[in-house]
Amino acid sequence: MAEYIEVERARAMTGLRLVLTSGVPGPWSEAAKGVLHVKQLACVKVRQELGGANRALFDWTAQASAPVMVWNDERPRSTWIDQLYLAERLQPNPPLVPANLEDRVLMFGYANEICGEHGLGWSKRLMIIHQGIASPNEAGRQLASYLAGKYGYDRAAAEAAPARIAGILGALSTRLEQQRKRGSRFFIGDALSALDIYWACFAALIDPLPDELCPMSPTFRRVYTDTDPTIKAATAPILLEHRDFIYHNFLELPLDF
Ligand SMILES: N[C@@H](CCC(=O)N[C@@H](CS)C(=O)NCC(=O)O)C(=O)O
Repeated sequence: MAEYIEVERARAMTGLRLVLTSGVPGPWSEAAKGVLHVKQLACVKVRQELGGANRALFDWTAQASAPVMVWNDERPRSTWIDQLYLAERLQPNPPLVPANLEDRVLMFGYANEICGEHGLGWSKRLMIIHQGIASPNEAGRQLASYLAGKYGYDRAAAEAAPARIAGILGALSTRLEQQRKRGSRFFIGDALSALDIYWACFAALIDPLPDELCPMSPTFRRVYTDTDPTIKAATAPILLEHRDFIYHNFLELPLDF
């Protein structure tokens, strides 16, 4: 089990601190860990509590979600794109942002479809909230209504989410097919980029890695695993092959959260 320190202690420290949701493989959190892992940047892990008030975190970073990356006394970075640029600055090698402008535009466009507002992670969360609100389990309902207030739930957006996710999966698999024809194993150009890491980590929201590699609670495994037929149909095998390739060659296994 990963070791976490509390926010109050982390705030008094210098160096690189990474606030993470403890106990679940949150896709944004896992992606931030993946970026640091590839760059061999050491950090102290700091606990955020899923669904908690996280007051000390709010006081420090002006928001209460995870992940947050904090370097010395610089402003806390609480979005994936700021976190990526901080990591690039602290350790430029290997670069995870392509040098070529066209490649960069492509990478950030696709990455936003995965990590940004109304992207894959966001849309799947709306679906989880939608199911959770109707849950027979009181704790499940409470967490869902907390997340609903925090992350812009509305019924119409939740109902549109499967088609939105399927569109994103379709674009990602088309991209991988094109790259395979060119002889590349990666989404962009011929090298690993942050996009490969984002996809590998957010794929957990469709089909989590098996328990021996990703030891999740049965409840979270059920909530993460896709059962929607539109999304299922769009989850081409090449997408999961790519997730496995990236995890086995570049990321930490088993996951430790
Ligand atoms: N702000 C991040 C996204 C972070 C995020 O949405 N985190 C959620 C993951 S579900 C979270 O911390 N949820 C737990 C909570 O709110 O208690 C970004 O834009 O990159």
